[in-house]
Amino acid sequence: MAFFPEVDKIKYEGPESKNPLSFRHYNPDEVVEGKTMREHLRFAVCYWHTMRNMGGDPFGPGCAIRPWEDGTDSVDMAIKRVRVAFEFMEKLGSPFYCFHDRDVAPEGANLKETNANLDKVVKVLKEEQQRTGIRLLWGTANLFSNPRYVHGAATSCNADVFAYAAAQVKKCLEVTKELGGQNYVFWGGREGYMNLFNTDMKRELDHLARFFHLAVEYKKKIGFEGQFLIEPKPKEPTKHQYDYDVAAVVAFLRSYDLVEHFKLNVETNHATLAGHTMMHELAYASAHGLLGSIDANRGDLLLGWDTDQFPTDLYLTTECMLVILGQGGLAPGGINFDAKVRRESFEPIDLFHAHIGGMDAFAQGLKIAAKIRADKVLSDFVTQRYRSWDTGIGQQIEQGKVGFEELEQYMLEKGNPDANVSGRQEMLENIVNRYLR
Ligand code: XUL
Ligand code: CO
Repeated sequence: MAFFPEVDKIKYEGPESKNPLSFRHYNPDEVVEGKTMREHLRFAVCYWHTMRNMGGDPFGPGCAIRPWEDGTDSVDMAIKRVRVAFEFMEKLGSPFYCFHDRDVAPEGANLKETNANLDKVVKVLKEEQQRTGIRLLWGTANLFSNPRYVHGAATSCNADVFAYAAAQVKKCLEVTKELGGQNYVFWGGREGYMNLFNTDMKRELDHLARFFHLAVEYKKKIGFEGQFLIEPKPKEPTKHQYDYDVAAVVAFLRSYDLVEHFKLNVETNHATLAGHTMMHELAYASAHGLLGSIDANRGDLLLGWDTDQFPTDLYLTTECMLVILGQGGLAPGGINFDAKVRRESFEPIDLFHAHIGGMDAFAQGLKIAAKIRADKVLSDFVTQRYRSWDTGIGQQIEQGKVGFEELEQYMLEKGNPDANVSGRQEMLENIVNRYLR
Protein backbone atom coordinates (compact mmCIF):
# COMPACT_ATOMS: atom_id res chain seq x y z
CA MET A 1 0.00 0.00 0.00
CA ALA A 2 1.28 3.46 -0.86
CA PHE A 3 0.95 6.21 1.71
CA PHE A 4 2.41 8.85 -0.60
CA PRO A 5 0.73 7.84 -3.88
CA GLU A 6 1.39 11.20 -5.51
CA VAL A 7 5.18 10.95 -5.10
CA ASP A 8 7.63 8.81 -7.11
CA LYS A 9 11.24 8.26 -6.16
CA ILE A 10 12.90 11.69 -5.95
CA LYS A 11 15.57 11.97 -8.63
CA TYR A 12 18.55 14.19 -9.27
CA GLU A 13 17.66 16.46 -12.20
CA GLY A 14 20.48 19.01 -12.03
CA PRO A 15 20.67 22.70 -11.08
CA GLU A 16 18.43 23.86 -13.93
CA SER A 17 15.47 21.70 -12.92
CA LYS A 18 12.27 23.53 -12.00
CA ASN A 19 10.63 20.41 -10.60
CA PRO A 20 10.20 21.01 -6.85
CA LEU A 21 10.14 17.25 -6.25
CA SER A 22 13.65 16.72 -7.60
CA PHE A 23 17.19 17.23 -6.37
CA ARG A 24 19.07 20.02 -8.06
CA HIS A 25 22.35 19.38 -6.22
CA TYR A 26 22.17 16.15 -4.23
CA ASN A 27 23.43 13.59 -6.71
CA PRO A 28 24.28 10.62 -4.49
CA ASP A 29 26.80 9.05 -6.88
CA GLU A 30 28.63 12.28 -7.78
CA VAL A 31 32.20 12.22 -6.54
CA VAL A 32 33.57 15.20 -4.59
CA GLU A 33 37.07 15.09 -3.07
CA GLY A 34 37.32 11.39 -3.86
CA LYS A 35 34.07 10.26 -2.20
CA THR A 36 30.47 10.13 -3.36
CA MET A 37 27.99 12.64 -2.00
CA ARG A 38 26.17 9.73 -0.40
CA GLU A 39 29.31 8.83 1.55
CA HIS A 40 30.09 12.41 2.51
CA LEU A 41 26.67 13.47 3.67
CA ARG A 42 25.15 10.36 5.26
CA PHE A 43 21.71 11.93 5.56
CA ALA A 44 19.27 10.71 8.16
CA VAL A 45 15.55 11.34 8.60
CA CYS A 46 14.51 11.76 12.21
CA TYR A 47 11.50 9.86 13.36
CA TRP A 48 10.33 12.25 16.08
CA HIS A 49 9.76 15.25 13.86
CA THR A 50 8.99 13.59 10.57
CA MET A 51 6.72 10.82 11.83
CA ARG A 52 5.45 12.09 15.17
CA ASN A 53 5.21 15.86 15.02
CA MET A 54 1.62 16.93 14.38
CA GLY A 55 2.38 20.64 14.56
CA GLY A 56 1.02 21.43 18.01
CA ASP A 57 2.33 24.55 19.74
CA PRO A 58 1.49 26.23 23.08
CA PHE A 59 -1.37 28.07 21.39
CA GLY A 60 -3.06 25.31 19.50
CA PRO A 61 -3.19 21.57 18.83
CA GLY A 62 -1.54 19.73 15.99
CA CYS A 63 -3.19 20.30 12.64
CA ALA A 64 -0.99 18.19 10.35
CA ILE A 65 -2.85 16.02 7.87
CA ARG A 66 -1.46 12.50 8.20
CA PRO A 67 -4.08 10.24 6.57
CA TRP A 68 -2.45 7.07 7.90
CA GLU A 69 -2.84 8.05 11.59
CA ASP A 70 -5.81 6.48 13.39
CA GLY A 71 -5.60 8.74 16.44
CA THR A 72 -4.33 6.00 18.76
CA ASP A 73 -0.94 5.41 20.29
CA SER A 74 -1.27 1.64 19.87
CA VAL A 75 1.37 -0.88 18.85
CA ASP A 76 -0.61 -1.55 15.66
CA MET A 77 -0.46 2.13 14.77
CA ALA A 78 3.26 2.16 15.59
CA ILE A 79 3.83 -0.73 13.19
CA LYS A 80 1.81 0.91 10.44
CA ARG A 81 3.81 4.09 10.97
CA VAL A 82 7.03 2.16 10.38
CA ARG A 83 5.73 1.21 6.92
CA VAL A 84 4.91 4.86 6.25
CA ALA A 85 8.34 5.99 7.42
CA PHE A 86 10.18 3.53 5.20
CA GLU A 87 8.07 4.36 2.15
CA PHE A 88 8.88 8.03 2.79
CA MET A 89 12.61 7.40 3.24
CA GLU A 90 12.81 5.09 0.25
CA LYS A 91 11.15 7.63 -2.03
CA LEU A 92 13.35 10.39 -0.65
CA GLY A 93 16.52 8.33 -0.93
CA SER A 94 17.63 8.84 2.66
CA PRO A 95 20.28 6.26 3.53
CA PHE A 96 19.75 6.53 7.33
CA TYR A 97 17.23 7.32 10.03
CA CYS A 98 17.31 8.07 13.77
CA PHE A 99 14.79 7.52 16.56
CA HIS A 100 14.03 7.76 20.26
CA ASP A 101 12.63 4.56 21.75
CA ARG A 102 9.35 6.33 22.52
CA ASP A 103 8.95 7.68 18.97
CA VAL A 104 8.74 4.23 17.47
CA ALA A 105 6.74 2.36 20.13
CA PRO A 106 4.26 3.40 22.81
CA GLU A 107 4.93 3.22 26.51
CA GLY A 108 3.08 0.43 28.37
CA ALA A 109 1.77 0.26 31.95
CA ASN A 110 5.22 -0.63 33.30
CA LEU A 111 8.78 -1.20 32.11
CA LYS A 112 8.11 -4.80 31.13
CA GLU A 113 5.14 -3.94 28.93
CA THR A 114 6.99 -0.98 27.47
CA ASN A 115 9.92 -3.17 26.49
CA ALA A 116 7.56 -5.75 24.97
CA ASN A 117 5.93 -3.02 22.86
CA LEU A 118 9.33 -1.90 21.67
CA ASP A 119 10.35 -5.44 20.73
CA LYS A 120 7.27 -5.83 18.54
CA VAL A 121 8.04 -2.65 16.61
CA VAL A 122 11.77 -3.35 16.39
CA LYS A 123 10.98 -6.58 14.53
CA VAL A 124 9.21 -4.53 11.87
CA LEU A 125 11.95 -1.88 11.78
CA LYS A 126 14.45 -4.64 11.13
CA GLU A 127 12.30 -6.13 8.41
CA GLU A 128 11.94 -2.75 6.69
CA GLN A 129 15.68 -2.04 7.03
CA GLN A 130 16.40 -5.33 5.32
CA ARG A 131 13.83 -4.71 2.60
CA THR A 132 15.10 -1.22 1.75
CA GLY A 133 18.78 -1.16 2.80
CA ILE A 134 18.09 1.95 4.90
CA ARG A 135 20.24 1.91 8.02
CA LEU A 136 20.02 3.26 11.56
CA LEU A 137 22.39 6.19 12.09
CA TRP A 138 21.61 6.34 15.79
CA GLY A 139 19.17 5.37 18.46
CA THR A 140 18.45 7.27 21.65
CA ALA A 141 16.20 7.00 24.68
CA ASN A 142 13.57 9.61 25.44
CA LEU A 143 14.37 10.45 29.07
CA PHE A 144 12.35 13.65 29.22
CA SER A 145 8.70 13.33 28.07
CA ASN A 146 7.21 11.05 30.70
CA PRO A 147 6.28 12.90 33.93
CA ARG A 148 8.59 10.59 35.89
CA TYR A 149 11.42 12.67 34.40
CA VAL A 150 10.09 15.94 35.76
CA HIS A 151 13.31 16.50 37.76
CA GLY A 152 15.58 15.01 35.10
CA ALA A 153 16.71 11.42 34.54
CA ALA A 154 20.35 10.75 35.49
CA THR A 155 20.33 14.05 37.41
CA SER A 156 17.01 13.50 39.16
CA CYS A 157 16.84 13.99 42.93
CA ASN A 158 14.90 10.69 42.93
CA ALA A 159 17.27 7.69 42.79
CA ASP A 160 14.48 5.44 41.49
CA VAL A 161 14.19 7.65 38.45
CA PHE A 162 17.92 7.23 37.81
CA ALA A 163 17.36 3.47 37.99
CA TYR A 164 14.42 3.63 35.57
CA ALA A 165 16.44 5.74 33.14
CA ALA A 166 19.32 3.25 33.34
CA ALA A 167 16.97 0.39 32.54
CA GLN A 168 15.53 2.35 29.63
CA VAL A 169 18.96 3.13 28.18
CA LYS A 170 20.04 -0.48 28.66
CA LYS A 171 17.11 -1.64 26.54
CA CYS A 172 17.64 1.11 23.97
CA LEU A 173 21.31 0.13 23.61
CA GLU A 174 20.30 -3.49 23.01
CA VAL A 175 17.77 -2.43 20.40
CA THR A 176 20.19 -0.04 18.69
CA LYS A 177 22.71 -2.87 18.49
CA GLU A 178 20.08 -5.26 17.17
CA LEU A 179 19.28 -2.79 14.39
CA GLY A 180 22.93 -2.25 13.49
CA GLY A 181 22.90 1.36 14.75
CA GLN A 182 26.16 3.12 13.94
CA ASN A 183 26.00 5.50 16.91
CA TYR A 184 24.05 6.07 20.09
CA VAL A 185 23.09 9.58 21.22
CA PHE A 186 22.64 11.03 24.69
CA TRP A 187 20.79 14.32 24.75
CA GLY A 188 20.16 15.42 28.32
CA GLY A 189 16.54 16.48 27.87
CA ARG A 190 16.02 17.62 31.47
CA GLU A 191 19.55 17.16 32.80
CA GLY A 192 19.91 20.62 34.23
CA TYR A 193 18.10 22.87 36.67
CA MET A 194 15.46 25.55 36.94
CA ASN A 195 16.66 27.06 40.22
CA LEU A 196 19.82 26.56 42.26
CA PHE A 197 17.92 27.07 45.55
CA ASN A 198 16.66 23.48 45.31
CA THR A 199 19.59 21.93 43.46
CA ASP A 200 22.75 20.10 44.54
CA MET A 201 24.66 20.79 41.36
CA LYS A 202 27.80 18.85 42.27
CA ARG A 203 25.82 15.75 43.15
CA GLU A 204 23.81 15.98 39.94
CA LEU A 205 26.96 16.29 37.82
CA ASP A 206 28.50 13.30 39.61
CA HIS A 207 25.34 11.29 38.93
CA LEU A 208 25.36 12.24 35.26
CA ALA A 209 28.96 11.03 34.99
CA ARG A 210 28.10 7.82 36.84
CA PHE A 211 25.28 7.22 34.38
CA PHE A 212 27.62 7.61 31.41
CA HIS A 213 30.19 5.28 32.96
CA LEU A 214 27.46 2.66 33.46
CA ALA A 215 26.44 3.05 29.83
CA VAL A 216 30.06 2.59 28.70
CA GLU A 217 30.35 -0.56 30.83
CA TYR A 218 27.17 -2.01 29.39
CA LYS A 219 28.15 -1.09 25.85
CA LYS A 220 31.33 -3.14 26.30
CA LYS A 221 29.42 -5.98 27.93
CA ILE A 222 27.04 -6.44 24.99
CA GLY A 223 29.70 -5.71 22.38
CA PHE A 224 27.93 -2.69 20.89
CA GLU A 225 30.46 -1.08 18.58
CA GLY A 226 28.61 2.11 17.69
CA GLN A 227 30.03 5.50 18.64
CA PHE A 228 28.61 7.15 21.79
CA LEU A 229 27.65 10.78 21.20
CA ILE A 230 26.61 13.57 23.54
CA GLU A 231 24.44 16.35 22.11
CA PRO A 232 24.97 19.73 23.80
CA LYS A 233 22.13 22.20 24.33
CA PRO A 234 22.29 25.23 26.64
CA LYS A 235 18.66 25.53 27.73
CA GLU A 236 15.14 24.30 26.95
CA PRO A 237 13.48 22.52 28.61
CA THR A 238 15.49 23.55 31.70
CA LYS A 239 16.86 27.02 32.29
CA HIS A 240 20.39 25.65 32.36
CA GLN A 241 21.25 22.31 30.77
CA TYR A 242 24.50 20.77 32.03
CA ASP A 243 25.59 19.84 28.47
CA TYR A 244 25.54 23.57 27.71
CA ASP A 245 27.76 23.71 24.62
CA VAL A 246 30.67 21.85 23.05
CA ALA A 247 33.23 23.42 25.38
CA ALA A 248 31.22 22.50 28.50
CA VAL A 249 30.79 18.91 27.30
CA VAL A 250 34.48 18.54 26.44
CA ALA A 251 35.42 19.80 29.92
CA PHE A 252 32.85 17.50 31.57
CA LEU A 253 34.11 14.47 29.65
CA ARG A 254 37.68 15.25 30.66
CA SER A 255 36.87 15.93 34.32
CA TYR A 256 35.07 12.63 34.67
CA ASP A 257 37.46 10.48 32.65
CA LEU A 258 34.96 9.80 29.89
CA VAL A 259 36.58 11.52 26.96
CA GLU A 260 37.86 8.41 25.20
CA HIS A 261 34.36 6.93 25.05
CA PHE A 262 32.39 9.81 23.57
CA LYS A 263 32.21 12.24 20.70
CA LEU A 264 29.73 15.03 20.12
CA ASN A 265 26.57 15.36 18.09
CA VAL A 266 26.39 19.06 17.35
CA GLU A 267 23.08 20.76 16.49
CA THR A 268 22.79 24.11 14.73
CA ASN A 269 19.89 25.54 16.70
CA HIS A 270 21.51 24.45 19.97
CA ALA A 271 24.71 26.25 18.96
CA THR A 272 22.84 29.48 18.32
CA LEU A 273 20.86 29.17 21.57
CA ALA A 274 24.24 28.99 23.32
CA GLY A 275 25.33 32.21 21.63
CA HIS A 276 27.67 30.49 19.18
CA THR A 277 27.63 29.94 15.46
CA MET A 278 27.35 26.36 14.25
CA MET A 279 30.77 26.78 12.66
CA HIS A 280 32.24 27.70 16.04
CA GLU A 281 30.75 24.62 17.70
CA LEU A 282 31.88 22.33 14.89
CA ALA A 283 35.36 23.81 14.83
CA TYR A 284 35.70 23.53 18.62
CA ALA A 285 34.61 19.89 18.64
CA SER A 286 36.75 19.07 15.63
CA ALA A 287 39.83 20.74 17.13
CA HIS A 288 39.55 18.30 20.04
CA GLY A 289 39.04 15.32 17.73
CA LEU A 290 35.51 15.00 19.11
CA LEU A 291 33.20 15.97 16.25
CA GLY A 292 31.12 12.85 15.66
CA SER A 293 27.87 13.78 13.96
CA ILE A 294 25.52 16.68 13.37
CA ASP A 295 21.86 17.50 13.86
CA ALA A 296 21.20 19.73 10.90
CA ASN A 297 18.59 22.45 11.27
CA ARG A 298 18.47 26.18 11.89
CA GLY A 299 16.82 28.62 14.26
CA ASP A 300 15.04 31.85 13.45
CA LEU A 301 16.84 35.14 13.81
CA LEU A 302 13.84 36.70 15.53
CA LEU A 303 12.70 33.84 17.75
CA GLY A 304 14.55 32.86 20.90
CA TRP A 305 13.80 29.16 21.02
CA ASP A 306 14.63 25.87 19.32
CA THR A 307 12.53 26.25 16.17
CA ASP A 308 14.20 23.27 14.46
CA GLN A 309 13.68 24.56 10.94
CA PHE A 310 15.11 22.80 7.92
CA PRO A 311 18.50 24.20 6.88
CA THR A 312 18.26 26.12 3.62
CA ASP A 313 20.96 28.73 4.10
CA LEU A 314 23.94 28.04 1.81
CA TYR A 315 26.27 30.15 3.92
CA LEU A 316 25.52 27.90 6.89
CA THR A 317 25.85 24.63 4.98
CA THR A 318 29.10 25.82 3.37
CA GLU A 319 30.53 26.66 6.79
CA CYS A 320 29.47 23.23 8.10
CA MET A 321 31.00 21.42 5.13
CA LEU A 322 34.27 23.37 5.42
CA VAL A 323 34.75 21.97 8.93
CA ILE A 324 33.48 18.49 8.06
CA LEU A 325 35.72 18.18 4.99
CA GLY A 326 38.54 19.68 7.03
CA GLN A 327 38.46 16.72 9.40
CA GLY A 328 38.03 14.14 6.64
CA GLY A 329 34.31 13.44 7.15
CA LEU A 330 31.83 12.45 9.82
CA ALA A 331 31.54 8.68 9.48
CA PRO A 332 30.30 6.74 11.41
CA GLY A 333 28.28 9.88 12.14
CA GLY A 334 26.18 11.71 9.59
CA ILE A 335 23.82 14.58 8.95
CA ASN A 336 20.55 14.04 10.77
CA PHE A 337 17.69 16.41 9.95
CA ASP A 338 16.56 17.22 13.47
CA ALA A 339 14.08 19.56 11.82
CA LYS A 340 10.35 19.88 11.46
CA VAL A 341 8.01 21.39 8.92
CA ARG A 342 6.23 24.53 10.08
CA ARG A 343 2.73 24.16 11.53
CA GLU A 344 1.41 25.97 8.47
CA SER A 345 2.98 23.32 6.19
CA PHE A 346 0.51 20.65 7.21
CA GLU A 347 0.25 18.42 4.14
CA PRO A 348 2.24 15.16 3.77
CA ILE A 349 3.94 16.45 0.62
CA ASP A 350 5.57 19.22 2.72
CA LEU A 351 7.72 16.52 4.35
CA PHE A 352 9.28 15.89 0.94
CA HIS A 353 9.80 19.56 0.13
CA ALA A 354 11.46 20.10 3.51
CA HIS A 355 13.91 17.21 3.25
CA ILE A 356 14.71 17.85 -0.41
CA GLY A 357 15.58 21.45 0.51
CA GLY A 358 17.83 20.40 3.38
CA MET A 359 19.60 17.73 1.34
CA ASP A 360 20.12 20.06 -1.59
CA ALA A 361 21.42 22.84 0.66
CA PHE A 362 24.01 20.50 2.15
CA ALA A 363 24.96 19.06 -1.24
CA GLN A 364 25.48 22.57 -2.55
CA GLY A 365 27.42 23.49 0.60
CA LEU A 366 29.59 20.43 0.00
CA LYS A 367 30.37 21.44 -3.59
CA ILE A 368 31.08 25.05 -2.61
CA ALA A 369 33.30 24.06 0.32
CA ALA A 370 35.20 21.61 -1.89
CA LYS A 371 35.92 24.39 -4.44
CA ILE A 372 37.07 26.77 -1.72
CA ARG A 373 39.37 24.04 -0.45
CA ALA A 374 40.66 23.12 -3.92
CA ASP A 375 41.60 26.75 -4.59
CA LYS A 376 43.09 27.04 -1.07
CA VAL A 377 41.77 30.60 -0.83
CA LEU A 378 41.18 30.34 2.91
CA SER A 379 43.78 27.78 3.91
CA ASP A 380 46.66 29.60 2.18
CA PHE A 381 45.67 32.79 3.96
CA VAL A 382 45.55 31.05 7.34
CA THR A 383 48.90 29.32 6.77
CA GLN A 384 50.42 32.64 5.87
CA ARG A 385 48.80 34.40 8.84
CA TYR A 386 50.50 32.09 11.32
CA ARG A 387 53.88 31.95 9.59
CA SER A 388 55.65 33.54 12.58
CA TRP A 389 55.11 30.21 14.36
CA ASP A 390 56.86 28.10 11.71
CA THR A 391 60.42 29.22 12.43
CA GLY A 392 62.44 31.15 15.00
CA ILE A 393 60.91 32.06 18.33
CA GLY A 394 57.41 30.86 17.38
CA GLN A 395 58.70 27.40 16.56
CA GLN A 396 60.71 27.34 19.80
CA ILE A 397 57.59 28.21 21.83
CA GLU A 398 55.51 25.53 20.12
CA GLN A 399 58.24 22.97 20.70
CA GLY A 400 58.41 23.86 24.40
CA LYS A 401 62.05 24.90 24.12
CA VAL A 402 61.75 28.32 25.78
CA GLY A 403 60.36 29.64 29.07
CA PHE A 404 59.45 33.10 30.36
CA GLU A 405 63.09 33.97 31.01
CA GLU A 406 64.21 33.16 27.45
CA LEU A 407 61.18 35.01 26.07
CA GLU A 408 62.06 38.06 28.15
CA GLN A 409 65.63 37.90 26.94
CA TYR A 410 64.43 37.60 23.33
CA MET A 411 62.23 40.68 23.65
CA LEU A 412 64.85 42.69 25.56
CA GLU A 413 67.19 42.14 22.63
CA LYS A 414 64.56 42.72 19.95
CA GLY A 415 62.88 45.69 21.61
CA ASN A 416 59.44 45.36 19.99
CA PRO A 417 57.44 42.64 18.19
CA ASP A 418 57.38 42.50 14.39
CA ALA A 419 54.57 44.60 12.96
CA ASN A 420 51.07 43.06 12.82
CA VAL A 421 49.35 42.44 9.50
CA SER A 422 45.65 43.01 8.69
CA GLY A 423 43.25 40.10 9.29
CA ARG A 424 41.49 40.98 5.99
CA GLN A 425 38.12 39.73 7.20
CA GLU A 426 36.11 41.65 4.61
CA MET A 427 38.31 40.51 1.75
CA LEU A 428 37.89 36.88 2.84
CA GLU A 429 34.12 37.28 3.18
CA ASN A 430 34.05 38.67 -0.36
CA ILE A 431 36.09 35.72 -1.58
CA VAL A 432 33.68 33.24 0.02
CA ASN A 433 30.75 35.05 -1.62
CA ARG A 434 32.39 34.49 -4.99
CA TYR A 435 31.95 30.75 -4.48
CA LEU A 436 28.34 30.90 -3.31
CA ARG A 437 26.49 30.18 -6.51
C1 XUL B 1 16.11 18.34 21.32
C2 XUL B 1 16.92 17.49 20.44
C3 XUL B 1 16.70 16.04 20.55
C4 XUL B 1 17.90 15.21 20.34
C5 XUL B 1 17.67 13.73 20.56
O1 XUL B 1 16.34 19.69 21.22
O2 XUL B 1 17.69 17.99 19.65
O3 XUL B 1 15.68 15.69 19.68
O4 XUL B 1 18.43 15.37 19.07
O5 XUL B 1 17.18 13.45 21.81
CO1 CO C 1 18.93 17.17 18.21
